[in-house]
Amino acid sequence: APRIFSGIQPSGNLHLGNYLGALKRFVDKQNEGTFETVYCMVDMHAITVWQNPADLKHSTRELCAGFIASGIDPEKSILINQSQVPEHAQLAWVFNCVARMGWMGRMTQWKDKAGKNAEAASLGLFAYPALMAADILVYHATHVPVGEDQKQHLELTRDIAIKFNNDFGVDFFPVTEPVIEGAATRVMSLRDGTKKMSKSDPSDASRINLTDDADTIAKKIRKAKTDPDALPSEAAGLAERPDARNLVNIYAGLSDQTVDQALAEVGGMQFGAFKPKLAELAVERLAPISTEMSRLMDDTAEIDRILARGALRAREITAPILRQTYDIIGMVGA
Ligand code: AQP
Repeated sequence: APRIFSGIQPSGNLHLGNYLGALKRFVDKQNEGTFETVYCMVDMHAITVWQNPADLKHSTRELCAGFIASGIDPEKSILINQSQVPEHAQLAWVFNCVARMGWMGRMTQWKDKAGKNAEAASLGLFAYPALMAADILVYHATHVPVGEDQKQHLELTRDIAIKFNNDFGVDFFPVTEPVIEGAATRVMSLRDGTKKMSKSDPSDASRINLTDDADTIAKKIRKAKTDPDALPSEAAGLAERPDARNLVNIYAGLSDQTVDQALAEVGGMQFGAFKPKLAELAVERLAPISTEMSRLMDDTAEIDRILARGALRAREITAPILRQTYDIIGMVGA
């Protein structure tokens, strides 16, 4: 079967953007049955910026709980923590030697995160996309469901696969397809519809966390930034209204509709009426996830067992692919 790989960083504050842009779609792909699915907590990506060690362990387990509470079945999908499958890092080194500095320097996420003080950023933050390419290609994954923000990194993954194949005259690594689909591939901040909803936004009111309780979710939606106009009846009417568009996208994403379908239902409504409706839907969809996450977190030993078993299953795939890679590039003993 064609294989899917995707991951999320355990850097705290798992949010509605991660849910609609990633988790929910991971579950759909798992249940579709067309693909073998591998999902990963990418702890080695998280440490490209300093993480408190105790918090990292907590966030990794909580993210695992989030995957399972959202509907990832560790029997159907391979569910892993990146550092427990060492072939990711081993292949990343090979890709560090394939990728070019110039490619990395052009990544917008690098430019955003390193900011003006690139000299002080970690080498890992710069090399991040090579590790991401290794995460994907060490499974020979062909499809990667992600949010819109990851598109550029996936193009780089394709460039690395193509260059490796050319450099060594092989047809070994697949050229991966990004899967960016649905109404909410780019969920924006509730405080600013032009900014991505993000884990690292200092304002907690900017995002809905998967750990928020029903009251908090409702309150954040009530306070979300909007404009004074009623909702239009077609998606085109949202073009110049980023905050309104964001809330409609969220509504469509949570109710499994296209934006036009959602607007056929809610077009013409004022925000005074639409916001409570959206809050009700969000609570209905997210509160069970939050409840299940905290139940799972009561038994972290079980989470650790799931991750250990996932790593064993993963290595049955990754160890042979790494060995073949080493053989192709001329390493003795492979
Ligand atoms: N706002 C979003 N809308 C839709 N999808 C999103 N994703 C992230 N934010 C949004 C998708 O979630 C997956 C995992 O993301 P990640 O945690 O690995 O990376 P990230 O992009 O660094 O997440 P954040 O929240 O944006 O973290 P910070 O604040 O640290 O930059 C990916 O598929 C991503 O597309």
